[in-house]
Amino acid sequence: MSRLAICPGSFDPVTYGHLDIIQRGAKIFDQVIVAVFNNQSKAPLFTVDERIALLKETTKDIPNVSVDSSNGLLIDYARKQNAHAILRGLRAVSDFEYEMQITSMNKKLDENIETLFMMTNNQYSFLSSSIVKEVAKYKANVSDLVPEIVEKALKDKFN
Ligand code: COD
Repeated sequence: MSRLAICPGSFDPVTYGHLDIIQRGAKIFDQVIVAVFNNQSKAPLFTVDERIALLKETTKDIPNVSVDSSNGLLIDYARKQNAHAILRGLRAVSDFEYEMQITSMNKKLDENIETLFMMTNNQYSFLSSSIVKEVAKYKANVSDLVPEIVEKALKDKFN
């Protein structure tokens, strides 16, 4: 049976931390759908279409990864896709409480869909889209944190 994981997030914009989780997930699952959602507690800089375009470009060399979006509940989307798992990344302990909350709610809504966590690669443990946006806004160099195409998109936004 083909194993499908949904890798959900805001991806506003995609960073090397996200890409690390996506690449590693693609080695474990037969198929990974990277799904762009709006996180109610975050005001996005990029539109959903812009985020999708950046994700498509930066994952184009991974054949079993596709990119999609949804504006409903994550668990409904996962069920509709017949997903086996939701794949999330974990950085510092500070991520843990929030992840526990959404994981237990998702489990309550559908007990058949597991959420799996991958520990961040050490080199990206303090990397987040918010930090990238903050430094890019002040024209600092973000080339170690995001692919070139994302760096350019950030420059365009802040110019
Ligand atoms: N290293 C490793 N992993 C990372 C890194 C890094 N440096 N940076 C981010 N990640 C991981 C995150 O842990 C996450 O797993 C994924 O990458 C995406 O990160 P973000 O920050 O883009 O995504 P979030 O956390 O804003 O996504 C939240 C959702 C949009 C998934 C959530 O709000 C959601 O499910 N929304 C839909 C409505 C819903 O179902 N809500 C939940 C009801 S319980």
